[in-house]
Amino acid sequence: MRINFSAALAALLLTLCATAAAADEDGYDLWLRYRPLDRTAQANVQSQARSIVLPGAASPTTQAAVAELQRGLAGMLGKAPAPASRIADGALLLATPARLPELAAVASPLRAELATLGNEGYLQRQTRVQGHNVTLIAANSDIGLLYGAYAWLRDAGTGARLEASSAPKLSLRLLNHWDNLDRTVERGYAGQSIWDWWALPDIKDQRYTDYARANASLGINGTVLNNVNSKPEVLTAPFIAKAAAVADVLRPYGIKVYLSARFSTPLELKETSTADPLSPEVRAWWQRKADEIYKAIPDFGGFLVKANSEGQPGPQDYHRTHADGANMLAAAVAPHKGIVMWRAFVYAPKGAHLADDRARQAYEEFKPLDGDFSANVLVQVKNGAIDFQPREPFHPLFGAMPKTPLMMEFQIAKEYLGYSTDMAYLGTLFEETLESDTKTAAGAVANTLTGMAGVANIGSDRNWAGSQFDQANWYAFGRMAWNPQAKARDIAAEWAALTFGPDKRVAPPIVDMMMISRETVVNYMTPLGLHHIMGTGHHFGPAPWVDNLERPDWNPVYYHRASRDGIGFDRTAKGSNALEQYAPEIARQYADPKTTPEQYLLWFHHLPWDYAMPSGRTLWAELLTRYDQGLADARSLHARWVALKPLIDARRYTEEEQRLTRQVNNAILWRDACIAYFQSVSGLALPPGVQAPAHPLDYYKSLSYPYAPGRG
Ligand code: GCW
Repeated sequence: MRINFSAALAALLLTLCATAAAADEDGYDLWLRYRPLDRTAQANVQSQARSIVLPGAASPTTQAAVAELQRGLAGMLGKAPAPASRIADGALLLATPARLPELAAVASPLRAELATLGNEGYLQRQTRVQGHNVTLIAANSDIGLLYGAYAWLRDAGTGARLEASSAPKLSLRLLNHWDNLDRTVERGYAGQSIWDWWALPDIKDQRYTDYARANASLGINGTVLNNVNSKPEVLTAPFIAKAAAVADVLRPYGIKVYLSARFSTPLELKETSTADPLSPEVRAWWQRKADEIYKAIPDFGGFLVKANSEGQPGPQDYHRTHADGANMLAAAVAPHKGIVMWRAFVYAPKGAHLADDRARQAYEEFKPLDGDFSANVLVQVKNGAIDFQPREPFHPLFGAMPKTPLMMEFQIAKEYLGYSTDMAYLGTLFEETLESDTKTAAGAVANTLTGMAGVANIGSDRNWAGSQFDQANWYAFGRMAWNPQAKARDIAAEWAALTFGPDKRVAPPIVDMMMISRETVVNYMTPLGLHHIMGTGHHFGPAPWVDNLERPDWNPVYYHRASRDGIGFDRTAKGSNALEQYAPEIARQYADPKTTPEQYLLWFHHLPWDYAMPSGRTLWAELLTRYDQGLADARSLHARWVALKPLIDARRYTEEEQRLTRQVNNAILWRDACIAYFQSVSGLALPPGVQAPAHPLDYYKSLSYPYAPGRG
């Protein structure tokens, strides 16, 4: 028998390659996996990086950039070039005007372009330098070079064309950790806090460096280490030393450390007799405290504050305003160039007169203060007026405080969207909110944004985010904080290629799944503008029937207002008139249910069950259709994933398959419980073809989840 050795060898190699491509991954590497490229891509990348050249002395930041390039090239090509000191053909050259004076020379064609890129931007160019053909990554600062290096690696990994140049559109791009000092995480679904406060400052986990790399690769430049429901201890000397140790690790990556401050800290530490922001004793205390922090962390970013909200102390306890409180802290950090991010997430304190619509309160408290805040205060506003719902119209404060810099706060952790079990790609949620301005002449959102904050979904789970697909939400947040006009689909495509490889049979179908995933969740949880009908406290699962909580505005019935006559919250002039807080064009459009986008219908209107929808169905029938659609799409997500099984490593495949199966069950639960409940209220029959819920309403009411995760 003759053996065709070359054919056998080829077959063997093919099998090996297929096995290698499908090798199990645990997700720790995030989107920085740097797996081997195919031959053509390798040749292309190699030709751009025969050597890595950095003129001038290395800094911790350029060291990080060069190390990342070497790591990436070693992974993608099998071997990394050593750093070289001489510019030669094929060099990957990292240069700032200070490092390569010819970039600063009047004759340099890049001089003008560099001048537009600010401190953090970068450009990439195939060009000639000192007589050699090079790939140039140029920036005005070392941090720009680091961002440029990550962008170049991203392009190399996805086969994208080099971006000519890029600079962040927002200056503050921050993660907010809701991490407690005992390592629990409020609304955290990815294990314990990554900050091991007990072991710090002596023990600095390698994870902190990998966290810095991942965030720098997206351009995130700040992180608030602790929960906005803060404790006084975080501002004591031992914790300042711990925060300083984290800051030391993050600094080379351009990431500043911030802390959430509890307003009554000096009083609770028994170092003052009051926390009144106008008391000289209190002001002096905060000034000393700021000085102490800056001694340990010279580039400390500043404070994030949740005040007079959900039981947190604040200036109103002393009959002072939010501006009085924020400005007092701002004065303490101003000499050090620090900032204060003061949150607008407030609603009436217990016992106080309740506004007739919780959605109105932040605007009512903050709008009159426009112009009263110090220059280094930003007001941080959640994307919507209620609370990180699967869908909310944008917060009316955007566009309403022209004299105050506003930061938009998104929640990357999916407190209300199925935790880290259900797939819900938030890129589409971010995009929908951020592009709101194109829909109004008042230019509501983008024009007022100066920063973006994302409540982190990061924990100590091996895969960081609780699930592989939740990594995409961290990724999308970072990319959109850099460029709020970026498109959710483009970002998903980038992430999918980096995370699962550029194979055209894999990444595009994954992107399609991601793009429908959040709408799927909206449909099976809160279609047509419904909101806040989740289980009490943990916010898992349906509980539209809850009506007995201590505050009316904690009850789902307060929000959906369903009764025999109809469903929805009337926020028009006939109702709470929350609409008057929006720009006139929007208020007019949304005042009429016929011109209100269907997705916000029941957010703004209370309508009869037989209201005629554009589909020709009654509102009742439309609601049922949406619940069915949500369930059908959840099933489709699962089926699409199963079809990808041969192309995805077994470990990540199985992890997600299990989650998608559970998501189908969650969708059934939501659909059936909501239909059972709304039917009990409307008294209407289910139209033919609509399947009755599997159980009677009382069954759903009896379910409880005392150990659901995520409580602080
Ligand atoms: O969404 C709610 C959460 C609280 C959170 C609060 C806030 C940190 O349920 O857990 O507290 O918002 O944003 O302050």
